[in-house]
Amino acid sequence: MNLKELKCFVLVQILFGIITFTSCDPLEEKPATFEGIVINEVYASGEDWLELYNTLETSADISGYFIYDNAAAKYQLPVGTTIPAKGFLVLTCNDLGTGLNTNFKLTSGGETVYLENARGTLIDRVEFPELSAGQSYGRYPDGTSNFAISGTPTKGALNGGNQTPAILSTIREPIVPALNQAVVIKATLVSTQGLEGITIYYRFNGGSYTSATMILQAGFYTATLPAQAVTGTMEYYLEATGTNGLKSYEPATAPAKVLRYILNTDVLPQLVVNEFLALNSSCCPDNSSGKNEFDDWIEIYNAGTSAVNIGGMYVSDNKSNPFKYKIPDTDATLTTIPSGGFVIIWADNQPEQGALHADFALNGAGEDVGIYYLDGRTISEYSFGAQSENTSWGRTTNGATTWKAFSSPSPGLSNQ
Ligand SMILES: [Ca+2]
Ligand SMILES: [Ca+2]
Ligand SMILES: [Ca+2]
Ligand SMILES: [Ca+2]
Repeated sequence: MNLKELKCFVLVQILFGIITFTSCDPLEEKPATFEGIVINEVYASGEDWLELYNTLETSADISGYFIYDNAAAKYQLPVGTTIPAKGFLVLTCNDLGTGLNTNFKLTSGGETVYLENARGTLIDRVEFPELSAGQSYGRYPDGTSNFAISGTPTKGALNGGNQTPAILSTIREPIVPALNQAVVIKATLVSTQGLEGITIYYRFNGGSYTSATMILQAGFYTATLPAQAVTGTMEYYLEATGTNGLKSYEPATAPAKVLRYILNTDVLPQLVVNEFLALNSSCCPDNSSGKNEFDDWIEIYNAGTSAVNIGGMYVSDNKSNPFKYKIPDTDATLTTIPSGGFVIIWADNQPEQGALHADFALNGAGEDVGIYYLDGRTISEYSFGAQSENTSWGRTTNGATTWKAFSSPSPGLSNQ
């Protein structure tokens, strides 16, 4: 069941008057049924492990339970696996797929892990954030629904009081700031238990960082970065401090890695999204892997009078997120489009295949497609409806304002 179907399913339930606590938010999945066994702590930055906790007063037999991060490859726990009352069981996540070694590893960038009982009922799900070296993510107190990051993992033991408040996400308003414009940064936390405060650090065009306390406003920890009158780069990161003195960061590895935006006043290049194919099953294969892959593609046309290197610019399938895929600026010969020329960007979700392979695919049911400048400003974007298989949608002639379907697509060539 895809997310849209899930949303409809929930709505139907409400229509028939069945009481449900499931959210209609299409990003949420079906709820887990609590049976007393939970994923209590997650360690994903090195020798990965998962700690299960038995919240019950009696020993639990979890033979045949399923643990997984990918529903297509669930790992089943061996017969005879038990957890004592109020006790722990550690699963090593090392790809081995035998005994208490799962058939998967965890990603330190954050992901979701699932636990099902032997009948296949989902009994717990934990979505953990990006973790830096030495950090774990767990329940505080043990077995409860309150989560935090810890700088002191407690593998197979009580999580104790070592938690640090964890920042779940940040929002920037506006996402593409302009000169002389103040910028609001809003943070949400995994939980506010044991929180001393949130501090933002920022600097413009290098130098030392300035700090400011973020204020809780309408559910967000909020700070305003001052407007800048000149072009350049604003860098910033957030620090959450617990009442126990422990700290966590967003990004997790700050200040080695920080968030940033660019203030830029360049005249935008005359590039256009000229043609694309969102449902490819037999047209124009991508053979960059040595095999014929029938992938989605986006044709960019340079309508200007000089060559343009698109390295460092972005393509996206979502107008509200122009920063979705940054085109690498490592190979100008690959990413430079001559005047009147074209480049094909494969929307194949295979960025490992090269600079011109975006980390998303186009939805044949319709969505957005766009190219954005170094600072995120819109160069050319287009919203499309449902597409037909192997039929591209493109401008009637190169760079024209009118669009039509092409039963003979022309990737890298003039539209006619
Ligand atoms: Ca623990
Ligand atoms: Ca597609
Ligand atoms: Ca490909
Ligand atoms: Ca074309």
